Amino acid sequence: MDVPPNPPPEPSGPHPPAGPPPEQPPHRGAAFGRAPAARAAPPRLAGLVSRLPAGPWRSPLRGPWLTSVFGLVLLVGIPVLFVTGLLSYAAYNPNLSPINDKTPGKGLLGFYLFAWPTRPYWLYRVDQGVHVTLGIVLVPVLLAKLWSVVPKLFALPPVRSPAHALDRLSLLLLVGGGLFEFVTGALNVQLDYVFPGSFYPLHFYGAWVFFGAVAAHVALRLPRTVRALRSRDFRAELRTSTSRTVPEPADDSGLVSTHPARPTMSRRGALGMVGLGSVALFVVTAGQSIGGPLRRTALLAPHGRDPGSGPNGFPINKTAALAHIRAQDVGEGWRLVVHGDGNGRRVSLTLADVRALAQHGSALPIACVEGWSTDNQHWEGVRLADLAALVGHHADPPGVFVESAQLSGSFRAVALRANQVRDARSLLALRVNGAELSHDHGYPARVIVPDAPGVMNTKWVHRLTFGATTFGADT
Ligand SMILES: Nc1nc2c(c(=O)[nH]1)N[C@H]1C(S)=C(S)[C@@H](COP(=O)(O)O)O[C@H]1N2
Ligand SMILES: [Mo]
Repeated sequence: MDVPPNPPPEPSGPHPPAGPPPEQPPHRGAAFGRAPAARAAPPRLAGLVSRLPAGPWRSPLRGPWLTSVFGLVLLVGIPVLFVTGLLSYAAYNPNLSPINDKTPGKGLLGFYLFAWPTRPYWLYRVDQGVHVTLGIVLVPVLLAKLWSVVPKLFALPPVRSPAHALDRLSLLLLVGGGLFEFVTGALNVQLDYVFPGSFYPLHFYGAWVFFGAVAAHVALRLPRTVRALRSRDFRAELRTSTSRTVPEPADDSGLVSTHPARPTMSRRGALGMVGLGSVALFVVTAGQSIGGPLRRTALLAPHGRDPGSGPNGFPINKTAALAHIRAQDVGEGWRLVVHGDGNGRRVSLTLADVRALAQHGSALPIACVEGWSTDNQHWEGVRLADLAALVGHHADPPGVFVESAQLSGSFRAVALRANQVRDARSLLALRVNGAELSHDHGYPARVIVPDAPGVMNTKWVHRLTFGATTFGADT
């Protein structure tokens, strides 16, 4: 073999650009100037190598460019999921009591928590709608990204060096964390809190692990991703048909097949398929958060796609029957018991008594943690601040512990912060949209608070304890 006058450019992989045609496997021995005996072998060796199993990952579409396109979408989407999720957690929680705070030992990771405001009243609705809708819409992209890197996940040998071991570990956290977050989130939405009490810590800690792995992954791969994105023209790719689709140039990324099969789909087709999947999921999901007539399009919505009509015609999370509300709990014998806690004051009111208190209105949505929400409903009832005054908390009322006539279940009680009690729009509602509350919407009385997760709008309320210290520190 001739020695070139200048050293050749560094080969970028098993198929250097000026090297042998791809059908011929690289002739390694020659490059190192082996003995003549070794040189005699190549033709047979070549035959042998080409008959080696081609491996399971033969799609000609796999390569750094395609992986980077999916990666870029996730790079934009995942931080939005992370931030909306953390905000949602701040809204639900925390620092209230063991009742709402499902992650008592959150410690360091809770550094950012703050008293969620009551305005703008739609903030939680938008935040959680974006979180759930985006999470669902990104599922096809996540799966496509995993598909595109699957040869690397099963690469052998599994560990080549300590640095490689670290890289593999971060990939494990990345892939495992990603699947975990998407699966727990989707299950919680679809199966109605399948992890009673444990979903929040699981999803919360999982989010930190996943996001940490994403950050490390981005830091390690960003330069390569930028290079890969620049290596092909996106628009030209969208004009390339299946028959003109060729593999990306071989490189050391481990993504490009060394024995690519014939293309059965163009990159345009692959991107289109994933994009259509996301659009389809958006179409059957978003209506549950946008509301109005679009609610009927929310085929994936677990609740109230068709909640009926009339004043109480909006979605119901848990019906009175599911909550085991008995007629006698909310009938003639129903009493609203209001405690002043530390001050020993206590009043017991009949429904007529509650109706006789000053009635106020407020237009507020119900926005569930599951992502669905309602348009503004017009609620009427007694201000929580007025009820606090009944038991001696006149100026600056404290937080309140709310209990339902429901005997068991995660949402039978809730702790509300002082800022929620003080907001003039926070009511113990008796009526909605001009009619009495229906049995399923919490008759005879329910809480409605601006900018709060639906779980805080306790139905079938029968006891309020203002300034309760037994459930934790008030803020
Ligand atoms: N007592 C009680 N109140 C409850 C619940 C419950 O299960 N029990 N579910 C909560 C949840 S999760 C939501 S989203 C809202 C839904 O209110 P709606 O069914 O009137 O739409 O009620 C909340 N109030
Ligand atoms: Mo909810």
